[in-house]
Amino acid sequence: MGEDVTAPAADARDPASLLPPDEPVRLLSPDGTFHADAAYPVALSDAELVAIHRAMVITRRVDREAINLQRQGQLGVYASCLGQEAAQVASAWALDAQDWVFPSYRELGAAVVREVDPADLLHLFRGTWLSNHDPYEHRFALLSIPIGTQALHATGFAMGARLDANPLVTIVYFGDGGTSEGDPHEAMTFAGVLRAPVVFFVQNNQYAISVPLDQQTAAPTLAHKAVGYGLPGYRCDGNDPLATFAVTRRAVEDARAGHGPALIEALTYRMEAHTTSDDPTRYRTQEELEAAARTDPIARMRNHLRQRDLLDDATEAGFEQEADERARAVRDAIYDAPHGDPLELFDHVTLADRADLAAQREELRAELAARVAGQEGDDGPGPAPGAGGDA
Ligand SMILES: Cc1ncc(C[n+]2csc(CCOP(=O)(O)OP(=O)(O)O)c2C)c(N)n1
Ligand SMILES: [Mg+2]
Repeated sequence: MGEDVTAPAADARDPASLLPPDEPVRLLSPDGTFHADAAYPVALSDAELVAIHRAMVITRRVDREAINLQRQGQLGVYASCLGQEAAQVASAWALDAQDWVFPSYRELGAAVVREVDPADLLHLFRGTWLSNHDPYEHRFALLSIPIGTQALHATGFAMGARLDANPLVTIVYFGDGGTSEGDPHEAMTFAGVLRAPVVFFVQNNQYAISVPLDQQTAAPTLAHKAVGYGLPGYRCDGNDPLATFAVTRRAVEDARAGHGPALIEALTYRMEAHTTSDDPTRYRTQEELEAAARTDPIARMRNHLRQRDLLDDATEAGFEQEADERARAVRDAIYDAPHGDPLELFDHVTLADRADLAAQREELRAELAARVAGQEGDDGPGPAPGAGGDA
C-alpha cells in the first residue's frame, strides 16, 4: 500500500544503461577453466556446484528416456532439452524457494531443480492429463504449448504478488522464436511500465523448429530487444552454468529489490530435433551439430569440477546410477498409464454451463460410444496414445 506500482523505474529511460554487454557473459571456458567477473559473482558453495552438475546429469538421462518412451508409442510427442541443461538448471537454481517458474514445453531441467516428478510432466506428452504435479507445491506452472503465452501469466502473477507486497519473483522461459510472438511483446511492455518482478529468460537455442535465428529477427541480438521495453538486457553463454547462474541471480535480485524486470538471452544450442516429430537433417548440417557438441554444458561443468577436485569417479558413477534409477521410475510411472475420460475435455473450459459446449460434448460421447460398439469382439491393440503431432 502507498507505493505507486505504476511508476516506471527511475533509470528505465536511459538506453545506455539497458544495453546488453558486447560479449555474452562467460565465466567457464569450454575446457572448464574459471574466469572471474566482478560484475557477476558466483555465490555458490562447492556442494551447490556439484548439485547443479547432478541435476544436469539427471535431466539428460530422463530426457533420453522420454525420447525412448515416445519411440515406443508411450508418448505422442516429446520436446527434448538436450544441450540446454545448463541454461535451464543454472537459471532455476538462481531462484529462491518462494519464486515461481513459468515454463514452455522444453523445461525439463528447470522442473528437475524444482523437484517436479518428470513423469508428472510427461502426462502432457502422453495426452493423459495436463500434468500431475501441483503447481503451488513446486511453484512451477503447467507447461505451455502455445508459444509465449506463459510470459503473460508470469507477468500477471508477478504483478499480483507485488500488489500483495509478496516479495516473490517470477521467471518465464521462452525461446528465440517466442520473441517474435505477440504475447511476450505484450508481457514485456506491461512488465516494463509496471515494474513487475519478472525475469524473461530467453533460451536462444538457434532455431524455432526449422527457422534459424537470422531468419527470426533483424535485431542485433535478442537481448537488444529489451531496450524497447525499458528493461535491462543481459546476454550469457547459456552452456556455461556459472555464467547463467550469476546473470540470472543478478536479475532476480534486482527484480526482488523493486528495480523491475529484465530480459536475459542465454545462448545455447538445441542438440536434438525440435520434437520427436521433426527431422532436423532437412535444415541443419552434421558439421554444425558436431561444432555445437564441442560446447556441451555437462562436459564443461564436469571439467570444471574435476579441475577443482570436487568430483571423483565414485561420485560421478553415483550420479549416473541415480539418473538411471530416476529414468526407470519415470518409465514405470508412464508406461501404459491409463487414459482418462475424453469427455473430461469439456469440464474446465467455462465456469457456467454452455449449450454449444454441451452439444459438442454429446457429439463426442456418441462418437466414442459408436466406436466402442464397432470394436466389440476386436482383440487387437487400441489406438496409440496421443495423436502424435507437434508441440
Ligand atoms: C502460438 C503458437 N504458434 C505456433 C506454434 C507452433 N510452434 C511450436 S514450437 C514453435 C517454435 C518455437 O521456437 P522457439 O520459441 O525458439 O522455442 P524452442 O522450440 O526452440 O524451444 C512453433 C512455431 C505454437 N505452438 N504456438
Ligand atoms: Mg528456439
